[in-house]
Amino acid sequence: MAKSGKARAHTNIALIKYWGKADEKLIIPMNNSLSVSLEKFYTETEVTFDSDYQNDQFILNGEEANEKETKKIQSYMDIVREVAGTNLHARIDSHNFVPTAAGLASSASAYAALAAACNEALQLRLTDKDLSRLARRGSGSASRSIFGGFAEWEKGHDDETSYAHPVDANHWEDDLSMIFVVINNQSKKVSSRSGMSLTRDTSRFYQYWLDHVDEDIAEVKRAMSSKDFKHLGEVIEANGLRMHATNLGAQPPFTYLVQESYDAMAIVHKCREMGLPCYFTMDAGPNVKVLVEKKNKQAVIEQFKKQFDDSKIIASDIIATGVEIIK
Ligand code: 2P0
Repeated sequence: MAKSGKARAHTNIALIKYWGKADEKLIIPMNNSLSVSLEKFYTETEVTFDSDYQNDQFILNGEEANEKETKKIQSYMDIVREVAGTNLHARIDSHNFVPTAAGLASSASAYAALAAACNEALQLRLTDKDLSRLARRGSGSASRSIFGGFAEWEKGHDDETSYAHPVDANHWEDDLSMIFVVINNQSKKVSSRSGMSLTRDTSRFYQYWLDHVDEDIAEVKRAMSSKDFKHLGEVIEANGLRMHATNLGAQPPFTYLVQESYDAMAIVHKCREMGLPCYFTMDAGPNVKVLVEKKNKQAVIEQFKKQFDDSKIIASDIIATGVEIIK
């Protein structure tokens, strides 16, 4: 008999970054990280386990996924089978809801939705903590996408102790938004997986990064407790830039940032000079994400639209609820 489950999970953006693994196979990170989950970008995934299936099939946005994507999902399903104690194969039907051509599809929402759909289909009754651990095995940042609002991924030291949990911000997330400045990357892409690995292994600045992450997390929590947006922004902007600086110290050095990334950062500085507080962060690509209070969102968007095409500016609120089962 077929067993099905369907779930929706939202992407998250790290305010304090995850960069480098202590264990590549189990995806145990070198440092804690802290994120917000976004209302506008999410993945919906339906999983059907059936004894008739000889293999895992992966359908992405209505089409059979390519071999590389399918292989990756099959390895992940091996982990799910081991955790669940089953040998059933599955059909995985996944849809990414991100604005077209934005290039913001994320492994975070994908593996969080898949883990939750498997939990439902196989009636595993995992706690949120164990669901976060299971999502982590697919992609580190997925551990945080189990939760809405602010979430912290505790690095832990093994499979049991490495998981995310929500961080209460007294509903501050309701007052915040993130503006995405979508920048095309002409250069050859370095995946986050290989970028963080090279940096961890070779960067002269990597130890400095590790030595300061815990302070940044403590500062973010202090800013959250007093809802001090300037304090939050200054800490997250510095943390993001420091992560990108570690890549410049790698052998060979590399960067995800391009001229337009710096142009967007300059607009953020200009907004602040105009009395519009907002702060940037960047991940393993050139896109710039700008954290802003909702009350200033439109005014900041207007500044970006002077220099970037309307289609490249996308805003999302922060979603308070975590992964959901869809009936
Ligand atoms: C983050 N990033 O904290 C950091 C900051 C990108 C820059 O997590 O290898 O796709 O699957 O664990 O989670 C992107 O890396 O990496 C990421 P894997 P993942 O959001």
